Amino acid sequence: MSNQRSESLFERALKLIPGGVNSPVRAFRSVGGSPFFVKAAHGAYLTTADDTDLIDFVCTWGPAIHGHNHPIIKAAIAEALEKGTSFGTPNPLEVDMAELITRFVPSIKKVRMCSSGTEATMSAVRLARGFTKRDKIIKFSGCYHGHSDSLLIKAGSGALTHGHPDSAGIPASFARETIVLPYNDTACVDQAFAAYPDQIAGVIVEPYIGNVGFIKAKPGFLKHLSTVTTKHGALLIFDEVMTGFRLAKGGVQELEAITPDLTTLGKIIGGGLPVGAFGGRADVMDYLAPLGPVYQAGTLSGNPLALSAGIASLKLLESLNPYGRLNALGEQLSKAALTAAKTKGIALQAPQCGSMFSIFFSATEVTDYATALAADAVPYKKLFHSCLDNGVYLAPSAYEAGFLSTAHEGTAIDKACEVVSKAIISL
Ligand code: KE4
Repeated sequence: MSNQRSESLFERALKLIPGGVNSPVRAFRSVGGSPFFVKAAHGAYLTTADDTDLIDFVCTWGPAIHGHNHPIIKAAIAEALEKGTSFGTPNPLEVDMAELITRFVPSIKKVRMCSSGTEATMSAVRLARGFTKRDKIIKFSGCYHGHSDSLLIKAGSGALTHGHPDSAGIPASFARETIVLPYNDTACVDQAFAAYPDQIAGVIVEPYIGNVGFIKAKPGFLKHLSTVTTKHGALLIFDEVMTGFRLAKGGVQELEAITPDLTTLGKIIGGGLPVGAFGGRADVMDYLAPLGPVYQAGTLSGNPLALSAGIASLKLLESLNPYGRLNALGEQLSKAALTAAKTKGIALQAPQCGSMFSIFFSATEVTDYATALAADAVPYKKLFHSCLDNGVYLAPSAYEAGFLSTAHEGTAIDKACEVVSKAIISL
């Protein structure tokens, strides 16, 4: 592996990789500066190509709930590696994973593995359309469900609207089938179902949003989605790619006691390797090929090497049950930010649940996309770089969630709270 520094690696990358990155958020475009390259990661720390160690609050965007390179996950991968990397046939780990997922998430009676969260949500939407024989999908502005055409759409305003593509390359005819509504607004949901009777196949939602900063559902919002979808014969899809296994063993649906029809999963179930999954009601899942008319497939779906890491990660969660500890870490960081902001006299929100959090520079509570965008991104940029200069890596965007792991306990969280506090006070 190259021992070049980040700057020269980025110069080389820019020549051959669009924007020098394989995923846009890594490019630091919204916080400024050039991204650092990472050559190793252990526990709560990243080691950059410039030989600096950073306390990591991105956790590879969610998977690293046990910290990076956990010895038990590493050993599981090594054991699987001895037997080969991919078979293209059913393998025993697929059954083990299916049994784990259905045990953790009782609403999932049957599950299909794939290789990313995007595949999971794209497939769940197709399944909802095939099962209901309807075309329209409701999503919420600010929710990100991966980059499939039907879901890379968001409204420009809070009213009920036809989707406007959020990316070039998506035909208007596709966008028209996606209805985008404001999160936490039950009236708009009712309006949509009244405006499109018997046309809405499903409602897909991040039950707690992690992709416009961290935003929790208002009391009753998710229950309303469940009631209204049942009433109108549409399917409720919880996109728990980020929150699944992270905020509770059974995800947000466990915290909120909601039973969605379908759930999409990813990140943690790969233990750091590429895995996605979607599952739910057996009668719906049985519409999938080879049983039913909805086609979905994948060369590396159920890959034994990836599943070995994911199974080890889930079994660690089951044995450790770390959710109380993770919440305490999240509270410690959130309180440190709020206390520093109060000392400095600046308006700051630090929403947190378990090991997810974010920092908004806003005088008002952030409850949806509009209020998140109204928060001031300038001080966030300053906070980001001040923390980075002092060894703490926050999400490189004001509109992403932060993540903690069990490896943050002790010196890492204490140091990070000190750095974040000082950075806020120095704003
Ligand atoms: P992937 O295709 O990136 O595995 O998953 C897409 C996805 C689906 N649903 C939710 C709720 C998600 O958060 C994601 C992916 N999350 C982003 C972080 N905002 C991944 C990071 C990136 O795009 O580089």
